[in-house]
Amino acid sequence: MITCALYTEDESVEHWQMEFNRQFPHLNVQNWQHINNPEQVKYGIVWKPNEDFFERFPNLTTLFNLGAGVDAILKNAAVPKHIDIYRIEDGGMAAQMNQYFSYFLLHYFRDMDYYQQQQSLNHWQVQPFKAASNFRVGILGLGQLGAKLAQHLQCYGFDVAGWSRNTKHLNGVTCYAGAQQLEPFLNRTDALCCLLPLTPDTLGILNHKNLSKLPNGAVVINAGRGEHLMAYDLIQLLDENHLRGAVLDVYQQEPLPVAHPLWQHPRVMMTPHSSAQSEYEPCVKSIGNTLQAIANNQAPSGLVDRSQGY
Ligand code: NDP
Ligand code: OXD
Repeated sequence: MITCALYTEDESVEHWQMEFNRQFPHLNVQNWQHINNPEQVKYGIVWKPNEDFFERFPNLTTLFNLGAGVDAILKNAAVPKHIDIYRIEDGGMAAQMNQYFSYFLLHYFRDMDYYQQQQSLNHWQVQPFKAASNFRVGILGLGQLGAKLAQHLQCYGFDVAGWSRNTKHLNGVTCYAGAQQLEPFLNRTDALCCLLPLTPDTLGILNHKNLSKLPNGAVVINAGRGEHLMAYDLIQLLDENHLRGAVLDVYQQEPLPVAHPLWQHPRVMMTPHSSAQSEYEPCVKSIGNTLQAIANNQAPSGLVDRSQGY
């Protein structure tokens, strides 16, 4: 029987374990602290594991990250360099991201920020009609989450574009790729949605220089990682009225310190890293199937390319 050591930061360990037992009863998925023969364990199923985990399991060959982003694991010096890391691809998060971005994009497209302000002033005024086809959405990152979002947003009739590292061909989506096409992509984007992984190339990408390239009155929605955004650059561009508003789900420090000016900014809406959560059923299914494929000497998808950082 294959034994997997399970590590999560919170009380979800039991839920994960129950779901593994339900779907893959032939796998022995155990809380990492309750395993008696740690030197025999090759597989770890983890979310933000600490150093003790790697000390306890010296013979790991493979880690399954219980989330989409692997930035935390890749910067953890305790993770041995020879270990294969697989990440969750979708895992129920694409549908949640579609909901999250739709909600906030419609908020701006239908001028709810202006109407909220008007209500606070007892002011009755209908904002001018805008055609959805003139609302230019731009998605940074066209991977598991970004590509599905790009397809989904077409149901509203928005003009959707996306930016990735390699050139993509997605129906109904204007695709830009590579550093050279970032500027034209930003120039045409009224609502910038960030779903990039955090890597050395994307760190700080939402900075003054790039955000200034968005048209006047653009909005920014970041659900990638906090380190993509230079928060003080954003605040400056909001205060200068270059940007209309921002929605943030992720922060350089989480929870965001109470004194941070983002909390009180009138044109920033914030959520606590809650835009999409790994769902037990699809994540367990995907990890179990990946394990099976590895055992059968196949090459399953989801393997992290350490040289690219995602
Ligand atoms: P993927 O790896 O599937 O997609 C990443 C996309 O980013 C790809 O299209 C990739 O391009 C593109 N990309 C990477 N580096 C660059 C670059 N230097 N220039 C241009 N494009 C680049 O990731 P997912 O879609 O699964 O997830 C994306 C991120 O979303 C996660 O890494 C995580 O940070 C964040 N996330 C946040 C959550 C939250 O709750 N806030 C929940 C889940 C994820 P290419 O296709 O060409 O390789
Ligand atoms: C993830 C996340 O990367 O929850 O899955 O942020």
